[in-house]
Amino acid sequence: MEFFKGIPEIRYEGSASKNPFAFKFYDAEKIVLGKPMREHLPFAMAWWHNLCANGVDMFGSGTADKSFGARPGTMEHAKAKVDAGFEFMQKLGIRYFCFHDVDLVPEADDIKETNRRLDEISDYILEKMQGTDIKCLWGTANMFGNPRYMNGAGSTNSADVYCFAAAQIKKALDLTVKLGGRGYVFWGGREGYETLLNTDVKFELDNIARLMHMAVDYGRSVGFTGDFYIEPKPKEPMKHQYDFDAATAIGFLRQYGLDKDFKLNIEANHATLAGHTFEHELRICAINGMLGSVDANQGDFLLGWDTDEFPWDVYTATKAMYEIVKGGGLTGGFNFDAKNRRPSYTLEDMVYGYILGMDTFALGLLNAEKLIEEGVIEEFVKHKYASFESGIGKKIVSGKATLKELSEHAEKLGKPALPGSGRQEYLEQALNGVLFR
Ligand code: XLS
Ligand code: CA
Ligand code: CA
Repeated sequence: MEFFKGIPEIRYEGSASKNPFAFKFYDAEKIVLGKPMREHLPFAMAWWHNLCANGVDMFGSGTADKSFGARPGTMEHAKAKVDAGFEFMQKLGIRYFCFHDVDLVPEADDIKETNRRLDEISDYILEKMQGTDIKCLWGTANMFGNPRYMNGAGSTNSADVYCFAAAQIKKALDLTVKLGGRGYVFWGGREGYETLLNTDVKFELDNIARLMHMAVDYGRSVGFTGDFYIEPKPKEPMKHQYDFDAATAIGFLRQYGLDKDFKLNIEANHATLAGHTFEHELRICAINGMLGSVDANQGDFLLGWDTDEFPWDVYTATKAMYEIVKGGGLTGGFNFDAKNRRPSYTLEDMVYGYILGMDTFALGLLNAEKLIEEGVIEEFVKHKYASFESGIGKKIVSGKATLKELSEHAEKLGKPALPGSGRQEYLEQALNGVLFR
């Protein structure tokens, strides 16, 4: 059965094309910085937004029909979603998908039955994968939706609930391995608090780390060789979430000795919710050897919540791709954790969303290539710190200088020259030059 009727395979037609069902910039085989675009940009479909979310919000019910011809809540529907998802990925040339356990099947009352359903659906997905080059990018367990997680999963006050979280992680890891996943994500949706009045922060953090250690041990024992990822987010659903931003998550991983097995999954919309830019979060990962994967979306600066929009901001995509390429690339890929706006409820809109997102990141990559080749930014930054290449600066960098010696240097000078212009406007002009040439 064809679900996306009338929608052809989406191909690259170039920027002059007016065909809405064509890529204008994403040219999978085009060589950029020494390798094909598709290798720089392993795009993934998010099972939850694309195949499950129907536009329901706090004020109204769903607008989009995601039944795919079957009755929601049944295994028949779960399979129809697999069929629709594979047709979608094949039509768009997307080679990866990401999933939560409960995106794949309806959760049963008893976890043994849920796991049986997961076995059945993963067999079906494996079958569908045969003869295609589609694989799992990363898997995860939804440890925030069910009421049992109201006080957290790894951070819960209930040891029994903690065991359910462990059971879900174990199963999701099995599925990730079975489906060839490159990574496994921990997004700490309810790992946080509403008020310190009822919270033992230290105990909760210790317990989250214990659960992650158990996950690593189990994952490695069943042949999971990929990276574990923490996906930082500062708030929503909780007022305060422990994995606030990249720096906080990296500190946590190091404190608990998890940094060898974990990297980060950076979501653009979460970065801005944390009061950072997307590129800031990527830079923090890159300089700490923690560049893992990306959730490619964008938020809205007028709204203080997680809107998960398809990315169209080419400035941001350019700066992000510059960070990623210069940081040595991702071990994961680009998961479109993005959903159509509520009034964009048709099947065509799903396709437009992905074309938009893929073209935006392709533009980002092409622009990053130009920025790197022109070298204006790199050269400026190198020059900016040139005073540390000789004399007292060199001694500071060597680690051999003492505070006394530096103080003597300062006294000898009496007053230093100004440090040199930061040239922000000049660099922004150079960036515009690249974007609009
Ligand atoms: C929610 C998160 C979530 C994670 C996976 O805000 O983005 O979807 O990516 O659990
Ligand atoms: Ca996400
Ligand atoms: Ca999000």
